[in-house]
Amino acid sequence: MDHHLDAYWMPFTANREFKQSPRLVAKARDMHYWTPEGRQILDGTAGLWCVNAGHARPRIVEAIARQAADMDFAPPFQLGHPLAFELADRLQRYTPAGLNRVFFTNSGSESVDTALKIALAYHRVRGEGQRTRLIGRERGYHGVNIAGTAIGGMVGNRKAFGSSLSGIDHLRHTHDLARNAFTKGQPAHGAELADDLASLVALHDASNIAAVIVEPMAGSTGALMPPKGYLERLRALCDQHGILLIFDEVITGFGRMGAPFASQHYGVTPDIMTIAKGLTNGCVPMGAVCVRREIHDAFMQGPTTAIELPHGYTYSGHPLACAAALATLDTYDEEGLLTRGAAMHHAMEEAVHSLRGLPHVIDIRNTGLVSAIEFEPRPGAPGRRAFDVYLACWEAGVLVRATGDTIAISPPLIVSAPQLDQIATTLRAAILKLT
Ligand code: PXG
Repeated sequence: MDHHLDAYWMPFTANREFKQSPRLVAKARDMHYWTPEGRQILDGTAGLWCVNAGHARPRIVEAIARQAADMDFAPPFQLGHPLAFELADRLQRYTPAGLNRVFFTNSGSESVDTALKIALAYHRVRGEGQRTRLIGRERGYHGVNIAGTAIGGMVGNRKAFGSSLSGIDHLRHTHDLARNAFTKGQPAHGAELADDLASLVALHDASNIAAVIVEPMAGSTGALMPPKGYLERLRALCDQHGILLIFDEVITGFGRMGAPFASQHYGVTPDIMTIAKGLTNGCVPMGAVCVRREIHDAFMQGPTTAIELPHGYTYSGHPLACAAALATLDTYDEEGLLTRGAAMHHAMEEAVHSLRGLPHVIDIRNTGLVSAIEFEPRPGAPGRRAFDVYLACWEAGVLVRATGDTIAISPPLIVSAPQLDQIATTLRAAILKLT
């Protein structure tokens, strides 16, 4: 083993296995990575669902370099800089109708914690401070901070960390292979699972519930599309009971589903939306929380000298991140990338559903430029089949993502139809090698 690798404790990685046989990338451009030895890898995952415009796009690179030279940092508390205001103003042109107040963070995890804190404080400033319960969903992923861990629903991410937070409930997840396997787009069955929220209202009383947070499409757990009618039902129940609906669009935001945001694709608008990843094309860490104006305005009362929301980060609205985000939005606009997923939907669908019938494949699902292939777990070794496919694809020059027994594909939105075919062909060969 190379001991130079010892000091770095890698995130979400089997450190010992990795360091025995490291996989490194050293260069990236458009649709590709290159290893330090110069082997080309097609990026089937947009990095980690974030490099939506493709790698090292010149306009973004130049904007970051220019900003680093002009002004590297500005304190965000009680002081501002023009780009943060410009970016917030620009973002509200893309966000779902009414979500036009923007709070900046540095990651998806921070966005989730920020959104939950805003929800709690919002009820309190309106005199409903007893609304403290927060509701997530099984198999949900909302980052790794304490609140995100508690409200998330992937057991492997939760079990090591104690009870984290109290006052949290979970809706059941919507994955139902018996009824929905091999669905193209939205599954037909499962809208009634949203009624879990009604059960929790019956249990706790709505007056105690602050917010429910879901990913419109559950990404990290393996790309679970919402059943038809499910999000609409959640919206209606939240309206009925004064509960805030938070959509975590960290993965689905910025064109992944074929519209700028999943809420536009599905026609359901939340009260609060968390974003990150594609906001800066993954170049500089940045997240944001977008809220309905009325939520923001509820805080703007009392003495004007009071700090209305005692919350924020040293790097909220960092100048380099703002410069990267503005250049990213320019790139998305110029190339029509935020709706390109809709045009590429069928090419993606055909590519992945061509794998139906291969050994061990128990489900294939897709929308826009995201898809997933699920394998029957190998007895006694859950997750290994997907990981074996991931490794075989890596050896064959294609990066995909393994999560549980699912392979997720989420390429940069500039992907071509032949590149989607290359991903499918590589996956086919890898799946045929499975034991
Ligand atoms: N919410 C959602 C919906 C996410 O997908 C986060 C919050 C947290 O974001 P940060 O920036 O704090 O990591 C995420 C992150 C995967 C994978 O392979 C997905 C994420 C992160 C790492 C891997 O599916 N999503």
